[in-house]
Amino acid sequence: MVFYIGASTAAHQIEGNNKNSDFWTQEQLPHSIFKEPSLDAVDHYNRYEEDIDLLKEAGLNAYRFSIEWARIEPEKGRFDEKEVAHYQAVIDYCKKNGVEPFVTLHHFSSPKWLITEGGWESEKTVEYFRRYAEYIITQLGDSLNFVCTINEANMGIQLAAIIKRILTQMGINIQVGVNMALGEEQQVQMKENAEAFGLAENEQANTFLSQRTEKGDQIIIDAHIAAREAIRSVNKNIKVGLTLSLHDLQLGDDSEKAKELVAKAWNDEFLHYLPAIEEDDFLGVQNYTREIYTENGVAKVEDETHLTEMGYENYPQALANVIRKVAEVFKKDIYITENGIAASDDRQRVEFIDTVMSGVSDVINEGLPVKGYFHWSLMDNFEWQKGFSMKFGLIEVERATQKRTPKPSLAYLGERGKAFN
Ligand code: GCO
Repeated sequence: MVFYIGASTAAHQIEGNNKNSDFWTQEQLPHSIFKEPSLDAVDHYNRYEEDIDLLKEAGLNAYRFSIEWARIEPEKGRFDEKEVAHYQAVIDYCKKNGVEPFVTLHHFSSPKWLITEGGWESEKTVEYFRRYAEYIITQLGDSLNFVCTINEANMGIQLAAIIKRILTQMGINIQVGVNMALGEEQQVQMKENAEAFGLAENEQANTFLSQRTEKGDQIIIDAHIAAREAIRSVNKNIKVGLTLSLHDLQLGDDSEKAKELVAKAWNDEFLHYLPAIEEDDFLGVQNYTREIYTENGVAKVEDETHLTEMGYENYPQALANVIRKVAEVFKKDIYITENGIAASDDRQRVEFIDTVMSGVSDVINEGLPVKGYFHWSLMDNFEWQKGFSMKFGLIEVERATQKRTPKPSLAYLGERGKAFN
């Protein structure tokens, strides 16, 4: 059984000109929450062959990327065969080069029309997503062995918890969720979104990255299950899973309150999804850091020199720790589908990868079913609301010319990956 050692990307963050998507619309708003628009991103839509060549030449054998629903179904019920052909070409190019394609069907961005229909707080989305998954696997499934239905199904829940934590720290105690009390700026943004998506004036645009309610969380779970069954009905040979963003949760003191907070956080971001994924073929684990809980909540990282450019702790040991915790209760295959560091100094990335790969080797030697590692990300890209300021890539991209320059960390990952096959 080959161990997959590769890199991950996401359509909206790298392809460019994703004009029928919800985030493209939001990026253009006068009071956008996005620092800058994605525009042509890093033009991967046109340069995917060059990028896959660089991945392959470094010794990597797998590429995780997403298919953009907003390209496949730009209007409700209308499927674009030209875009299907584009992704078939990407898949074919991977396979021609001995690179295993790991495809994600939804990576945060959605078709604009879906948000107009209620987005990720509307039960209709379950059927819309099932239908999209069935269609795309009917078209491309014979070329695929691994499909992730939804990237970071728990991200909306995590974002809601983070916002509630920040507001509480600011002494603002409001109920997080739909119709929450909003500041003036948020009210302007909400109005602009409602107009852009054709919603009622005070109706929230429920994108995948808006704060998820429990109802919305269930809709995502139902959408995953419906898509998994649709994929299997079309092609039973495909291995199906989803990915979750998971923290290495640690106790900063031995108070009962800290233990209670950690237990709740772990249930919210992982354990409560177990019934929905127990019939999956694998789980995609995505980890970037740890969170230390004391009786007062998540502890602030004292030493600022240990922060990544994203503002959280540079703690590569987190990955092996979180895999051990997942494997205690999830007994199917585990793929590390995202792990990386926002760092302009690539030496930090090399050090990060060194510690991470030693940890992956340790958990495999402990007998845990870890079958692949995908570094986030193949190339510097559009980091959502932060724009292009964060450097996660193994490949540097000069956006003015779209010139690619592999960083030393790309070859280093390829070199370390050899030990796994
Ligand atoms: C996520 C997404 C990626 C991010 C990456 C770096 O986990 O948020 O899957 O799209 O860009 O994690 O933050």
